[in-house]
Amino acid sequence: MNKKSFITFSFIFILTINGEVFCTPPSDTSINIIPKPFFVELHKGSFTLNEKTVIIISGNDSLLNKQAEFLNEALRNSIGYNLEIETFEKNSGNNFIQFQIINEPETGNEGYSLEVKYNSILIKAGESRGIFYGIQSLLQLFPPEIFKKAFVKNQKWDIPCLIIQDKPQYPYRGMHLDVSRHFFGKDFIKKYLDLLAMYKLNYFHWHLTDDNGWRIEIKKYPLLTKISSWRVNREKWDKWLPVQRGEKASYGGYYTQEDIKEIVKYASDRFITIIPEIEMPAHTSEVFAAYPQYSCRGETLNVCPGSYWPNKDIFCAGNDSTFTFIENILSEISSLFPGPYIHIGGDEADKTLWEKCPKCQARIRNEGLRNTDDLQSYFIKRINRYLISIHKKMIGWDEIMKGGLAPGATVMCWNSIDKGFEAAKQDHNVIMTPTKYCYFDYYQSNPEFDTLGTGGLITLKDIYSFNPTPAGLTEKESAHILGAQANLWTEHVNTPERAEYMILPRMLALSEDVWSQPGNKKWNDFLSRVYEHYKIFDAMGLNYSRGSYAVKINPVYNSDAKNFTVSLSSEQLNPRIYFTLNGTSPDINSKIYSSPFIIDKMTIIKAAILRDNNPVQGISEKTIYPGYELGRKILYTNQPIKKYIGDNENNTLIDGVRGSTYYYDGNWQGFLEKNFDVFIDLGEASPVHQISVDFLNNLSDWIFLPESVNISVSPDGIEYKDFITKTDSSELKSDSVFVKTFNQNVKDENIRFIHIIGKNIGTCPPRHIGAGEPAWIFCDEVLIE
Ligand code: TNX
Repeated sequence: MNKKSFITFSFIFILTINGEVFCTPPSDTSINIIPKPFFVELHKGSFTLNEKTVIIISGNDSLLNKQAEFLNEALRNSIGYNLEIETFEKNSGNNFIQFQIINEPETGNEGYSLEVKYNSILIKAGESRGIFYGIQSLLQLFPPEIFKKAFVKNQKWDIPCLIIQDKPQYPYRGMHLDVSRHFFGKDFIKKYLDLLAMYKLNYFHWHLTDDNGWRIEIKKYPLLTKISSWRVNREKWDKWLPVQRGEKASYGGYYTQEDIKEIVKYASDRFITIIPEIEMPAHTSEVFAAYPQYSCRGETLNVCPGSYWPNKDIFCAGNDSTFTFIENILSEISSLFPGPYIHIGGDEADKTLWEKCPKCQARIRNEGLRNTDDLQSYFIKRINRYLISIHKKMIGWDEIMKGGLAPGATVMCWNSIDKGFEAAKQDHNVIMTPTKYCYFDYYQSNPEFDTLGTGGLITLKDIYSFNPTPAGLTEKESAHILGAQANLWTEHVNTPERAEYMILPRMLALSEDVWSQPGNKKWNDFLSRVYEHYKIFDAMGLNYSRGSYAVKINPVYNSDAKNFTVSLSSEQLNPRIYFTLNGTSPDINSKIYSSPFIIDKMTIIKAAILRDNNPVQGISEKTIYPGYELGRKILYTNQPIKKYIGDNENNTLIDGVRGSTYYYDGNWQGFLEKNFDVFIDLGEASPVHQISVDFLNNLSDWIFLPESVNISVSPDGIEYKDFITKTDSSELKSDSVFVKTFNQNVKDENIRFIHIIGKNIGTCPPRHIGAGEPAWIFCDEVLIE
């Protein structure tokens, strides 16, 4: 590091130590690096890569030589030539890229500096992983075509002169991939690792086992791959049908130990540590397809073709041989994965069988435990002792906190950020991966226009707003927050293309959450850089989502004027939103939204952002009904569940806005196990011709139509006239997602009170994945005409 940049580097780091980064914002508008570097200063002029450019490594350093080879490998296909590698002593060229290891404590073990001048590029770091990150930044400075796998003709490879000084915010920056629900081959895993490296992520959490398939060869237990890796092939993720007689287990796959070694090396060449996850004590039914003796019931099971709802079968905690079995597996795992951590799952353990199992009950008595929560803690602590004895550190999902944490265990928080807060307070290390921000199996856009996701919605902007360190921790406790990761569960992700789509571009937002300084994160600036990365994805032939182009239609009811003010929004920068009010699809001849407008009669609003006259992310649609007896009083016999009271709370059912097929859209109210049961008071007796009520059907999210709908009307609240509609039994079983309108002609001149009951089926029916568990009923919009 020359003196000038050394001074700048130290200066900036001192500023951050004192709090906010308040260096003047660099003029870096043409620098599109993601994650945003710590400091960027753009200079005049540019460097041009050409056939004479040489890579210079300082001294005969084999680690740096490896980095030089890596850069060559990354450039070779698109530029069409190989750069000579020379040592510092020999250097003769005057157009060069130089790597240099320096002794500079401020850069940390992952930081680097990158200086581009008109005839030279210098990357300096304390360790070769810093050089590697410098190379990742360097690649992103070239035109996006540099990422093409084939020769790019007539392309000038210019990059701007600049200085970058960079280092990460968190030491743990991870991505997870579930290869149990669907299997992903070796080549895709390498591609996934390449993407992690490109965005400076350094941990790959590999979810190798679950109810739907065991994916790693264990020499001592060959049946795990012979039997437990294979399940019945269902085209769709079929959640509620068990295996039928005669169905063959034809879907699956696993990694041999040779594959694992190859991938571990591939990852380590990219400075990525792999964390293997072996689930226990639950999410293990696939094991019992091969080794039933280690479960409480001892029954031979089929590997589940679907469902993520925890299977009740669980490792028997009363049996010592269960622990020997697991320890033998972990012993092989530990010799395959050189990283410090092994993840033991620990999530969603249904302990019903432990309650009944004589051996588990005996263990509870003999060990002086109070209950099955204590038994889970005993189980995890016993495995923890084993892991410590083989010099590995344990990670578990936040359920491992139940009954007391095992010493030294790192907690991976998925249920909530609060769990991480609690664990950090207890002096345990924490990796944040809350469902609210980090579940990349969730939708990234309005589900009506998105490919199938798991229930919730996490947009690009949502993930960008994530701060892994919760407020209220002391400095010492905050140091326990190692970082964050996003998870890709694959119940609904059955191909590599879909996996790419689910993580891109959301992973880019995650990378800034964990790498960049909070003060350097600006949404508009990020989005403008993401646009450039779409070009990189195109060059690489990657599949990605444009979910953040979805349009939101936001109606607000004005009760005095009995009309709506409607605004249209999107996560895009200055979006050009086309819309119609007559039910037709918007095109380039439609109106362009500029400011909120008034709607005073029943209207179907349709809106979209267009490219080449086609909607980029579907056409959003909302039907609103001003003046349909809105704003009346509703009395609930059973309250909706708090999470699903809708945006307009007690007015949601009569706010004049109909729910879509998406239960999270702010229009629906959800009731669990109990009936939908409300009274509406119109204030005075009035003529009513028709009443309609909408209910949602979405079996895979445990939302069922009412068995019957009873609409009763009364002039005085004493005498009621009943209208009962029974739901068609075929509709009750339908697994498609739809809204059913129950329409009732009333034709009465004198009605004040309306009583509506939608009868909840109570519990999920047999053969449904949640059989016996409480069922949901979702209602929105009661239209009274
Ligand atoms: C919960 S997160 C699970 C997974 C599912 C996921 C679906 C966790 C520890 N368990 O088994 O795949 O939800 O979003």
